[in-house]
Amino acid sequence: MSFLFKGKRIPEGVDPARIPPGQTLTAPDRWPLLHFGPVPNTDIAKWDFKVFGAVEEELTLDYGELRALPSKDVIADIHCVTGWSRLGDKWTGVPIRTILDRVKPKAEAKYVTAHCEYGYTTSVPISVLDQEENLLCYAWNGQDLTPEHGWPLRLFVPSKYFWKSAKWLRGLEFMERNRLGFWEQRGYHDEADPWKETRYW
Ligand SMILES: Nc1nc2c(c(=O)[nH]1)N[C@H]1C(S)=C(S)[C@@H](COP(=O)(O)O)O[C@H]1N2
Ligand SMILES: [Mo]
Repeated sequence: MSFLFKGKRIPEGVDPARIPPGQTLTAPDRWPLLHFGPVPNTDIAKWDFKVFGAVEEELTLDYGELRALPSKDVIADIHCVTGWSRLGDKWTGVPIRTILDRVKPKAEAKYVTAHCEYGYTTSVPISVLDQEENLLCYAWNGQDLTPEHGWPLRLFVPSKYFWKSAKWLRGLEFMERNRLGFWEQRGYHDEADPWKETRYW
């Protein structure tokens, strides 16, 4: 069942106020894939995740150490800049705030760059990263992420368009000044706010 709201067809039970302007819901069983370049072939025995830059305590975790940290489930909506959204999936991983507590960003740290396989990057202000729904995410709706969707690890920052939720994450770099990421250098708006529709500049 569905109904029409401001010209959009909305599934029964969905609050239209949860769908940002210009976005359309995917079919419930469909989660699109979107990335630049190939899917990495990860050797998990050699994989690690590093936090570095303007922090008091740099941190390196192997995959076992990452999965041993307390995890959290977050029910959240995602919005891709190309126009699709999914509502209410369950995302699981290590809360970003756990990592912030461990590494203790220095006072001068104002931005964070996510570093991924093949050099994909994206950045956010620390104030955007330091929210309770943000995760180092490794599972979705109760299953480990598939390699296509970012396993072993992706950043999860659902308040921003989904390109900021970087797949195949290998590190977080804390910085005094911002550095534009991969898509941000190619015309995507750095603010990436689905509610303000800051998509491109
Ligand atoms: N490493 C990496 N992460 C990435 C991308 C990418 O090209 N490389 N694309 C981004 C974009 S544009 C989107 S919409 C989401 C898509 O995630 P999904 O394929 O799991 O839906 O991943 C984001 N993370
Ligand atoms: Mo995207």
